[in-house]
Amino acid sequence: MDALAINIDRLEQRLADLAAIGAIEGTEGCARLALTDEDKQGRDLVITQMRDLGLTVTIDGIGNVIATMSGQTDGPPVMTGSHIDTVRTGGRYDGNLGVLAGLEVIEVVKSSGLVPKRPIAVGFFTDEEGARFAPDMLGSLVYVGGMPLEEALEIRAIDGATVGEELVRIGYRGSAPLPGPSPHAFVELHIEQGPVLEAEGVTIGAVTGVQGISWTEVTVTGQSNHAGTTPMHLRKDPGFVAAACAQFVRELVLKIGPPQVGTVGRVEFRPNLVNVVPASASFTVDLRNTDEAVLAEAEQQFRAFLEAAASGEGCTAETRELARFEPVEFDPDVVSLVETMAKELGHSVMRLPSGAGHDAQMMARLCPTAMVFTQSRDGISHNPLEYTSPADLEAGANVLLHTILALANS
Ligand code: HGY
Ligand code: MN
Ligand code: MN
Repeated sequence: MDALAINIDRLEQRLADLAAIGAIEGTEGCARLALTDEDKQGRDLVITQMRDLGLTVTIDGIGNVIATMSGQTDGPPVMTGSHIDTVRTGGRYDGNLGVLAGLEVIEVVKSSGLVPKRPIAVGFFTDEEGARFAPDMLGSLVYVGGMPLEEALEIRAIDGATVGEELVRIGYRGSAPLPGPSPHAFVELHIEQGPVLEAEGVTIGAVTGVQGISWTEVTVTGQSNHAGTTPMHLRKDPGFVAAACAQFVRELVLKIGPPQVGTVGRVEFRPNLVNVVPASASFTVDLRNTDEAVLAEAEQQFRAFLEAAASGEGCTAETRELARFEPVEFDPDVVSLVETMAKELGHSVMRLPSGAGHDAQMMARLCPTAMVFTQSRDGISHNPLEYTSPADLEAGANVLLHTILALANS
């Protein structure tokens, strides 16, 4: 194993500099929802770093940014990357680590004077989180041709703006062609965002794939009424239906058992006042499983419950699919390569599927793809308390470095 190693101080400094944009007061976390001013500032910072490294930077029609270091040949690059948009209560490592470690990998290779056989690229994809504009992994989905650009530009945010409008507003409606060019291979470094590696006392995850994801927005409509004068038997209370659905989702996923998970993450009553039986209630249901058939069955059971609960309360219910991605298996050879590199670097390593969605699950449609996981303290993520130790960051970035080099020189 040649002596190349990443510079952890430089990587930590870049993570801190990026986290300072949209910093959440009093925490280590940051808020940079996709295509907001904070996202723009984060993009501007990372692109400056890419250009300072002399990389060729392209921006495509959905705002994906890719920076490439040339190799001895001109063929498709070995690519790494992730996302720099965050949820509203984000940590500083989710997505950001994969992008900045990719930049660090290129800086180490460039300053070593090594010229890899293949070009090496690092990118960040637009709106990976899907928290403002659904679905999640939107930029990488468009990159791989999973959604036409025109359709993506029309998507409306939870705050009303469209993707197209916001891209133009922040100056990131680029001209590079979509779908994007297929890399030779894609490897993403990401924090696990769950408790497994820490519980097992293992440093590196060689990620085998990503579980299936189902996001549904439900709107239940009833009859707004006076909270004091309306007898219970005359009510058409969508708030009650929403609460019953949240209870059902928990009971359903417990009945199915692991790895099935279910979350009601966003709830909005209208008019949302203490003395008014709501006119309507909208909420989201996030269901995930590594098994597609079980996930589809869970969706079916939820829909049946919703229909019965709504009609039983004299309400109507509408559903809108926000995201639906089947489980993805990563390339076995690249997964094995991650495992081998981790061992050669002296790190404990285990195979595991990803509970979270990632851009890598989209890139797997184009080229051999895998991911490298590092530990998340207490398994916490999508929370400013998110933390990964410098030693784990360094281990993950070095495994990424040597995996990328092995692929670039194969
Ligand atoms: O929702 C997810 O799994 C990812 O964080 N977008
Ligand atoms: Mn992420
Ligand atoms: Mn995330």
